[in-house]
Amino acid sequence: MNQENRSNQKLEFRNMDQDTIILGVIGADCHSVGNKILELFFTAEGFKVLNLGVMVSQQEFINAAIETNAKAIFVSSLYGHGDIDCQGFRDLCLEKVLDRILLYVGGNLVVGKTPFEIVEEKFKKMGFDRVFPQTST
Ligand code: B12
Repeated sequence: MNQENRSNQKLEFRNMDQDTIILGVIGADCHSVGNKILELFFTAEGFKVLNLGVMVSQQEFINAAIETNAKAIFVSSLYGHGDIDCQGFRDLCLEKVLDRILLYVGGNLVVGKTPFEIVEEKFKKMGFDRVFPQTST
């Protein structure tokens, strides 16, 4: 399924108690505090959460999503190499027939102080459905 077809679909959460979210910090990134907070928040909100923790590969995210029939993958990246670690993520999802999965990414996604609009555009072009800035400084 190509990008255009995907964006025409209604991708949204419906049954919180049935929808599984995969969480994790991608690549060689070991920042764990935000990841734990996201787990606590989404669990308290009633979602089923599978938290893969830190230093998670694209393949590990995808395997977990397939095993749990997850609705969304929430990728975190804090150490500045998110744009490298996330490259090809959407393509790999499509290759593994995860064609309806929501991909969200957040954190401190690139090195330095690039305006968020530029970062957002970059990750959207990479196939992420939503991009979130770091909320703590
Ligand atoms: C604590 C810390 C560390 C600790 C981590 C300990 C641990 N167990 O987590 C240690 C000392 C190990 C560390 C190491 C490094 N760090 Co550090 N670290 C920090 C620091 C001070 C705080 C991070 C934190 O815990 N924040 C609190 C949590 C609650 O916030 P958060 O992580 O941002 O997560 C929230 C949001 O971003 C958002 N969010 C995150 N992901 C997602 C995903 C989605 C889908 C959504 C919706 C929301 C969302 O929700 C979260 C919860 O509110 C930050 C500076 C800062 N102010 O952020 C630097 C910082 C992240 N580190 C940085 C760097 C460079 C490094 C190192 C590379 C340093 C080095 N040269 O070795 C290494 C990397 C090691 C590695 N392999 O990952 C830089 C990154 C710079 C960049 N991106 O351009 C920062 C920003 C410091 C700086 N100003 O330079 N670090």
